[in-house]
Amino acid sequence: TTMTHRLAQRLIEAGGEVISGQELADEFGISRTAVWKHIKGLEEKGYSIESVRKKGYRLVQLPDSLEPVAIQSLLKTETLGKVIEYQESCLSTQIIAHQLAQEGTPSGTVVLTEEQTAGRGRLARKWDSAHGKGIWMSVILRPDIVPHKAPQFTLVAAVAVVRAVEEVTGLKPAIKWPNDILLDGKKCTGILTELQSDADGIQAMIIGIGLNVNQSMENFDESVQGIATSLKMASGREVNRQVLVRSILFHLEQYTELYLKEGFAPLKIIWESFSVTIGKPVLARMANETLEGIAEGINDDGVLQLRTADGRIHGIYSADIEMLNR
Ligand code: BTX
Repeated sequence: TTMTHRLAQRLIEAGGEVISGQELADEFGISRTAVWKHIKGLEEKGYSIESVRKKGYRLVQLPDSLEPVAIQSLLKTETLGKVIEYQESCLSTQIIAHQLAQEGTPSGTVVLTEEQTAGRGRLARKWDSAHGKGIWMSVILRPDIVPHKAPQFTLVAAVAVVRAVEEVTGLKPAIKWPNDILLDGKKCTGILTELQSDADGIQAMIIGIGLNVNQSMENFDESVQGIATSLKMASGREVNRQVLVRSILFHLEQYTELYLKEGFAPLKIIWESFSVTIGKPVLARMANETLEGIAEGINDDGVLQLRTADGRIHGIYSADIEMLNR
């Protein structure tokens, strides 16, 4: 199958040009019959390949899947996505990522799947992950930062996703602190950052990104139909998930580098420019109390600053935020 992969990669990189069977045979050191067999194999996987008589093969369309070869061929990153673990279906990409991280997988490893049967959100909530309709992805990073800075990466990832969605679809998503990305006031993305750390600090950070791409209303679980949306529902068009994954990985790498070089300050400015929370009255529901106030901004650690009616500023580390429409 690695030969099939290399062949697929070659056809993708040819950008729709015809390549002769002989050329492929010479390049890979196999017979023309073997080339033909691999082409058949790709067709079975959903690749649409045109055989041009006496000339060769031309890739017409990639399968609508997040297979590594489809992602990696045109990926413009240094480290993110150089290793991709792909499964057609899984419980949760977070579970796979935790295991890979423990086994020592390099920073930048990405886990992708078509479907999660036990996708998770924060606080043991569920994340609805319909087959082939979204991007269900976990990115493993091993940054040299102190553990209490890790929540900032949720914000860094949110900025990367917003940039990618804008670039690929032209839509203008907004961020609701800390981890929701909204379109038309409904949630299209959730981000979950988890850590593996020990006395020496962070061993691995696992950033889970769930992005609703091509769902229609009926593809969502009934329980979230009132609060969820997808890029397709917001734009009226199908969106290519492969292009989107590459764009997210590219921007995530760029912003991570910026963060490691200059700290959170420049990212805070970008984050605030995408935020719908800042300056607005909100209700912050925490584990043991609920506060109402104005979301003044985030501080340099990414902690939400909430001003209550008595004028006091509260630093909110973790909460569910409800926007109060007044
Ligand atoms: P969260 O706790 O902020 O949001 C979870 C809540 O969002 C749910 O309780 C539900 O109300 C709502 N919800 C569930 N599914 C969807 C959906 N598809 N679209 C919109 N709203 C929904 C957010 O947690 C973090 C989610 C991370 C998901 C990724 S997917 C890849 C990785 N693997 C994994 O298991 N989780 C992460």
